[in-house]
Amino acid sequence: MTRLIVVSNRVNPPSGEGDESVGGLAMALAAALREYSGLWFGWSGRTTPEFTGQLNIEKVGGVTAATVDLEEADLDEYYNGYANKTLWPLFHYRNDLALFDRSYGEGYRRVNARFADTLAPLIEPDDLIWIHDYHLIPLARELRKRGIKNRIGFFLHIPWPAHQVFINLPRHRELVESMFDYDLLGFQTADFQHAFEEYVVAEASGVQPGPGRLKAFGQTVQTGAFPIGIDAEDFARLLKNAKARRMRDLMTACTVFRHLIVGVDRLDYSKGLEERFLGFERFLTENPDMRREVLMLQIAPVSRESVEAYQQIRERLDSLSGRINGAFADVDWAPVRYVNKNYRRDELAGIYGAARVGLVTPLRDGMNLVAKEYVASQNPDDPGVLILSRFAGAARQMKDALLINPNSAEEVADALRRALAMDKAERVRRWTTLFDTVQREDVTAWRDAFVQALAGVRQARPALAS
Ligand code: GDG
Repeated sequence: MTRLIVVSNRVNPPSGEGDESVGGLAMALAAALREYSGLWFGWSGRTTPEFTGQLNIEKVGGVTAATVDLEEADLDEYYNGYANKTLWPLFHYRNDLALFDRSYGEGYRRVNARFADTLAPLIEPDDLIWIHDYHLIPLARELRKRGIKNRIGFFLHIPWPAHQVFINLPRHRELVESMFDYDLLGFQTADFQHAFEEYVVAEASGVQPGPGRLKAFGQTVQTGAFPIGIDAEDFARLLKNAKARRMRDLMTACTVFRHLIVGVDRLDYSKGLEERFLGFERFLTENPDMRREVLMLQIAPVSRESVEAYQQIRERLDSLSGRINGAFADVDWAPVRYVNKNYRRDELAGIYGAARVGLVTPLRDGMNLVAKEYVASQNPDDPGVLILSRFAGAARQMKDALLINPNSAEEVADALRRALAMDKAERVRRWTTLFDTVQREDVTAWRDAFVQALAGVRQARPALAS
């Protein structure tokens, strides 16, 4: 039987049923691995003074996890450096924050080569290999150099930027050339897929022999859009558990006579948190009659704290939330509740369920799962309203949300007003179509579509000479 090997930077399988600490994606990958009796390979999350390639193999919740420790310099250059200071900002259109440093590029190549050295001996001839995200773009090339001929697919969780943005990356052509060692390249949306194809046609004389086929650098790859979803079934289960119900009741109790507006995001500059706060401030300014009727809860667990741009955005948000509360709060009410804590998934489900508005306003986002989680958590008889940035990949599928430009405080304020005034019939109508999409195009559908497309790639390619 074909085995599936999943490779991602971090490996975090859930420890079993009822483990609500890991995200939906980890749950879905773990389920796929159990089905295909596969292997999950990546970084252990630990450092070692000197890289040895020693594998830690564990069976966690029915999934075999094979991890490797990395050196401190690997983390600085590959993870914090090239992945999070170069590719992440650039792919999210923040060229102003992107740092280009030769040592980052070298660290990135070195870690991908180290992953390939460690993984290659574990691969059997019929295995399907599925590599995830921007940390590991050149991994197929490194595996091919080591004689691996298996079908290898890549899925990019973040946006693929427009041609003129992407070419800000030094050695952009080399990175794209390495992607032609994959058999299948998956993007979140057709827009990102087309942006990639456009680059290849313009910069590498690529040709498109048929739909979803792209030829350049002497190789042909298949490309496709595979919008990721949430584990809708698991979310329905979560909503019924005691922790979720308790949290929902608690939030309802703290917002008596008020509407809760909720945002949940990693504290990241791509998520448009400052713009969201400014939009909310404008709403309060323009609607004095509605001021005491709302409470905005923003959950934003800190992430990538060692990267300076993340420290800066944290400071700006601290000050902005303080400013808004200072200007509008009263003895018994403050408009913004801004929390940097991490919550369990079931608690989050309860919070979403109590919120009349889900405010999801990233400036750029590959997909955005929070938008889908919010919809999945609503009471069908009295659902809330989703306000969604048109720059999230999710906007392509979720057209019945109130779609807005997150850079415009006016649009955010107007959408809040509209959402809060929306009658129940319209809320139910919009939510019904959104929920249908969230359920149908869920994480299992995503995973199966990708794995089937990969398994169906016409033939494995010859290995490269090293
Ligand atoms: C990348 C792409 C793409 C948030 N706070 C807590 C918590 N979360 C969970 C949410 C959600 C997940 O984190 C965030 O997913 P997003 O999709 O919104 O964003 P990224 O982390 O940037 O993910 C994105 C995604 O990959 C998948 O392809 O959609 O575009 O950027 O599930 O619920 N989870 C818990 N506690 C928290 O406090 N447990």
